Amino acid sequence: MKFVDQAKIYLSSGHGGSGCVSFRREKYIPRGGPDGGDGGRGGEVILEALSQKETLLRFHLNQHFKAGNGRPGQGRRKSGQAGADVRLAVPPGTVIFDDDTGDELADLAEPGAVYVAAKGGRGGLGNANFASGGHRTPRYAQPGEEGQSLRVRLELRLLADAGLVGYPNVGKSTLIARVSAARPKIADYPFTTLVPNLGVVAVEDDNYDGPSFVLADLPGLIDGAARGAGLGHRFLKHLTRCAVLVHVLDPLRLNLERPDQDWLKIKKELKAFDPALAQKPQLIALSKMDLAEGEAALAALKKARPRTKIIPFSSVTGQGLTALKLSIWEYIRKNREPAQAAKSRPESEE
Ligand SMILES: Nc1nc2c(ncn2[C@@H]2O[C@H](COP(=O)(O)OP(=O)(O)OP(=O)(O)O)[C@@H](O)[C@H]2O)c(=O)[nH]1
Ligand SMILES: [Mg+2]
Repeated sequence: MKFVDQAKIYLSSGHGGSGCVSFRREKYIPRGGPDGGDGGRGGEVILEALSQKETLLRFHLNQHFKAGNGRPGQGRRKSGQAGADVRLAVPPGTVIFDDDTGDELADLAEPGAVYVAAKGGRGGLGNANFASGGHRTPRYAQPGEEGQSLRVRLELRLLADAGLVGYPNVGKSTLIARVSAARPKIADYPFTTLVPNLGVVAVEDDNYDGPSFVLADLPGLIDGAARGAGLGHRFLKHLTRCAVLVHVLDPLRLNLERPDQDWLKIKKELKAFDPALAQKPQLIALSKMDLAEGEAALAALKKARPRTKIIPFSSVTGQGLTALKLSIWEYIRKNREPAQAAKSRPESEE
């Protein structure tokens, strides 16, 4: 399926129905009072996060959505029917922005979260509401309130706990394929991965009842990615929810004189895209340790960054994968705890 992670859509809610002007007319009841009913409310446009949705593809096919108008009120105090609502399903992780002001309106991170993007207009009051001692024959009713129209931008930010970043061809997709059920394309050329892949990783090998986390494999980054070079920056927004970033370095690319060069450059790109990304905990994972170049690269890297945690691994032999998963999990666990503590706090009584 095509991976679509942004869309612009136009939403209008329904107008409220107008209130009715009517007077009771029955045999033997002269001069019946006002009995005009209220107009129905306009329908609203509601966005709802549903787990079955994975992309924003449907919004590339259709951009205009309008809820129904409320029906006018009728005699005998009969209220008009409410306009039909429009419910739009989006993937969990979708952030909604007002496209005119750029303001963030809602973040539908949790499945089931809903946001009323366009409120329906209120129905007008019928003349039955306006009878009073001094004025028994009100010949007016309220018009219905107008609906709202707005343009919103939807941006999907994947719900990943950890993200793999690095230059193309360093082995990111091979790694996610080895530690999860994800099956991205792997090949010996740059820019094999064109869209992000998600995989669920069991921290303890093959124990999916134990702790697990969601890992994202992103397209490779190159210099200038934050300014739009290559494919990279289009997808960097998917790192915003990650608790930890994993820099994958490749011994075949490593300059033994400046072993941390790739890492520093990628860090710079992340920072240029969004300073908050650069603040996230980051791990260095040195791939392809089954190759002859592995040990020398590791030694040089350790010497250059004595205080940085470096985890060597090979997706071919499986060496280092458990250590890598555990290190990633350490950060995620720490990050999840405050959120869970907040959730389990007893509700305050009101
Ligand atoms: N020897 C060895 N080769 C590996 C290892 N991991 C990946 N490779 C090879 O490296 C090449 C690139 O692997 P990918 O996983 O596609 O790299 P990527 O980082 O996802 O690349 P992009 O999607 O282009 O960013 C492939 O030929 C893989 O077979 C490893 O642990 N050992
Ligand atoms: Mg890849």
